[in-house]
Amino acid sequence: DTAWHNFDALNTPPTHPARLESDTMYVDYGNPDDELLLRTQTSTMQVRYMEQHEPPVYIVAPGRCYRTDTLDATHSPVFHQIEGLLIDRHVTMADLKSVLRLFASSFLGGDVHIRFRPSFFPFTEPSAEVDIACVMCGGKGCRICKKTGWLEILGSGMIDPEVFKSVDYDPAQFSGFAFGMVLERIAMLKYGVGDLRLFF
Ligand code: 2U9
Repeated sequence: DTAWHNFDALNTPPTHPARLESDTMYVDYGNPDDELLLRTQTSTMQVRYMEQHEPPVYIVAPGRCYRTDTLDATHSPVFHQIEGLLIDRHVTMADLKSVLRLFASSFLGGDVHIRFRPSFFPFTEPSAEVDIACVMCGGKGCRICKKTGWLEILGSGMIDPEVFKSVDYDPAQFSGFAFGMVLERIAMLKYGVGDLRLFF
């Protein structure tokens, strides 16, 4: 995909460290007008959808992504994400929280305990990561959750108005939320898979 769809349209400036060759695999690097890369997130699809449709937008985008990571039990240079994007009039963070609570309880079981933790992403403001109580120790603290009692399952936030500007949506009329997660990670948590390499 193009660096514009993967980074610029998502409010990620040219100097952002995620754009370096040490983090992103490029097909064509260094020519700012025509940079091609292996996408690092499925968000390029939502940007393309927004270029072609007027709001409201209610979509999920699953797909394969690439990053310069070394293969080990929890990382892979090739992995899969699923991202959601919802844009309409009067969308608030309460909508984001209720949708993600519903997702967590339907995916992991009705009594799952979750928390929203403040975070930062260039494309969302405010941003929050969602943690679940550790599936191994139930929140007491163990090796799996590094003694915190919590496991991160996804990132989310309210769409940054700068993202709306890059696709000519009016941030005064529309608001929205987005979330993203790594499929291998949530499959490992749900099914108790100890090594990501077993998926390949
Ligand atoms: C548009 C606008 C915003 C998608 C989002 C995240 C937060 C997130 C991480 C999950 C695991 C990346 O692979 S990971 O490390 N993703 O935390 N993703 S909000 O935000 C969007 C998408 C599209 C147009």
